[in-house]
Amino acid sequence: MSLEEMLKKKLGKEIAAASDAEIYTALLKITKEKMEGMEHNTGNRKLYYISAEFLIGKLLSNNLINLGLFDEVRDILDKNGHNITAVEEVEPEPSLGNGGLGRLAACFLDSIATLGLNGDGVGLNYHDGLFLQKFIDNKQYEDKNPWITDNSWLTRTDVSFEVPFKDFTLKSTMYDIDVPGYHQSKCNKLHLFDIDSVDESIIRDGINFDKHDIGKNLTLFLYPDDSDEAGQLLRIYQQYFMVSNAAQLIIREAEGRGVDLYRLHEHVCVQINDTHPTMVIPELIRILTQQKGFNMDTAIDVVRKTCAYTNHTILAEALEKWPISYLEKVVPQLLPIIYELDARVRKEFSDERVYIIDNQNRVHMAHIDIHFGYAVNGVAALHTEILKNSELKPFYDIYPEKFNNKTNGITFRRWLIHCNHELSEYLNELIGPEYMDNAENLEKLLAYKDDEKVLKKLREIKKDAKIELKKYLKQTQNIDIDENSVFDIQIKRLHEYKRQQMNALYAIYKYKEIKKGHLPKRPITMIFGAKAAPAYTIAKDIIHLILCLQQLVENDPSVSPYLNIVMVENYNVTKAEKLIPACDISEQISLASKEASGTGNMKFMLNGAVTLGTEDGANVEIHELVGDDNIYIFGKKSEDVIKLYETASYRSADIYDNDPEVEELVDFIISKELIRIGDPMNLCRLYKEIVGKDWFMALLDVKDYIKTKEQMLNDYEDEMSWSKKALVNIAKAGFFSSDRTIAEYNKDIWHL
Ligand code: DL6
Repeated sequence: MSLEEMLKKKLGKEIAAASDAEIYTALLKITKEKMEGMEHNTGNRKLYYISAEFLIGKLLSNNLINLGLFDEVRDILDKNGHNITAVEEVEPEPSLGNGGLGRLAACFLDSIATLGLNGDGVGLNYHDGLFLQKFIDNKQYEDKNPWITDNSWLTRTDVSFEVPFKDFTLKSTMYDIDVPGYHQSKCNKLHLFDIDSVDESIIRDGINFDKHDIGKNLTLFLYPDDSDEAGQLLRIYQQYFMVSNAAQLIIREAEGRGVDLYRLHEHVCVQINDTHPTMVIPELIRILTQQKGFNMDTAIDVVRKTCAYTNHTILAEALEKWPISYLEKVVPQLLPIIYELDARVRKEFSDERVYIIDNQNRVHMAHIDIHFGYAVNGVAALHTEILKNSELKPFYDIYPEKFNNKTNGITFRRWLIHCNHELSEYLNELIGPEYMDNAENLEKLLAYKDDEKVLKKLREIKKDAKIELKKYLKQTQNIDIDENSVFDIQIKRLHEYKRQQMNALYAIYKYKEIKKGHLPKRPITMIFGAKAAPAYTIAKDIIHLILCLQQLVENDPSVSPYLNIVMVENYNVTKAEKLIPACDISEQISLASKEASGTGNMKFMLNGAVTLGTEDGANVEIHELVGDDNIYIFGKKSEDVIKLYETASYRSADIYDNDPEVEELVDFIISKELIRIGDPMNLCRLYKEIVGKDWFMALLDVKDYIKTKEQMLNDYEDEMSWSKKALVNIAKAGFFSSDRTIAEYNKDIWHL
């Protein structure tokens, strides 16, 4: 039966007579059936990629692309008076991640399947995911974000495990999402565990709920507020539920394959994505010793050869340390194992910095991973060097052979073919489709770097994407933007180290310049998109500042023709897919040494934006690839920043007091213009934070940042030379394909 006939049959009516919602559901069912009929990848060793987040985004188009059906479906819909983009709009975005870490996990699943490797994801099925962000009175409010509908990509399986907690046991249900590779005949799975008793009706006033009622709240939210003890306990419940299910699944599948558990490591590999799944190590040891007759030495040895750990941050507060007393309340069965692991470490090493349990009775999760796993990797070259030479140096001194770098990557299926169809079609025309299978082929584009026709076409494609974004923002937020302006975009989690506050200081600078009559050559559209963690006060104050600036500029007719500030509400994968193709200037301005890698930087580059960035994370590698002429680098280097922290010698107040230009910008936060619009409490708190602390050193780099951005805006006016920069960025992006990253993981760590 042809695809068109199948669609008609599923709909029970003519395609032309069906609604977009009906077509979406019918396509979902057809695609799911196709994937259910595909075999799973096989291999001697199977990977379990355990992660608290899988930010998978909408799946319809991506699955159709990977199954090779996208063009056919688009044409059938066109022929019948429908548009695939409108059909895509119907799909709710699964809210299963927060930022780069979760999106990376999703890109990895795509690449693992595309390389035909035997590997599944394991995580949790959060019903309301990360919160839905709303702006009210220029402030962020959090609401629940339900995404599971009757017809979704989830398939309930009959796999179920008993998960023992101190005071009760919970029975799990495993849901699966199929993961097809690009043009592959086999599939992998994302397993999401859940409990049947979750009760969404306990959520009140936004995202509040009774944190103690674990039987009802366990899988409601990703990263529930942990500013109190109940919140932290809930996170431990979630983590243990995730890893206990993972461990039981691993053992059951291994036994099902006839694996001798004493050789588990030869057949199974567990990748621990950040520290959230760390308890899988003591849990596997517990199962092997208590249920499978292993002695402790052998169990530790087998588990050590099975588990590998990826570190995604050097921020101390993000490296989890759970108080023993909390673990005691939730999972006392793990404590004898954790004590045993700590005792072994203490016996072997005298340096207390590598102990598992510190002198405040806290368990350092990353330390378990490093001692009792066989590989530790950072996510960009600079990040891995910082881990080896400072953050994790005592461990690197002990286990140099375990440390390795795996620079992050992105799947080109979603971040080029799907989100920028026009660009990918043009690339096909110019250099042939080989880059889709091997991204390094994008370099063929360099042959056109002086070809005016090609450079003009790239500019036209960018303009079309800007027009698309303009329509989308008008429709969704009733915001007007000018496609002839420069689009300067910063989209990522809101965190002080990412320095959205420094970008806001630039907005203040530009506003003041325009007021003084120094008009830019071309209007500038500054776009922000970011969610702040609900309990992160200063991050929310920064959002407030940006929204107040947006209102100030919008209502000032002497400024608004030249500057537009836009904060996109509820930034997510769907919005990123619209924003990234339209971007001219990609803001990657974290304090050097603090951004482990970044992956947005790679997505922007692939879509022909030029980076404005510090020498941080993967920006360093982008710089090396594109060369000085095709990136704008500013700010202090990571060595200098690390020294400033070591010597505790940074004082933002000194800069503020001695530099009138900086003082003028910072003072504007509490100016009468802004206080009139905003909330004095939030603005004053932010002002004090920047003058009195500025932990991530925005004032250190702000002047260099402004100067470099001004240079960029100037250079943008030379259309051909700018377009050439865009071309070089696209051509050099091949290295950042997640297919390359996954091939490296497989070669160096997984050996699947
Ligand atoms: O590795 C994926 C992603 C990196 O690209 C980002 O640079 C990094 O911030 C992020 N890490 C996290 C973990 N916690 N924190 N902070 O989200 O991982």
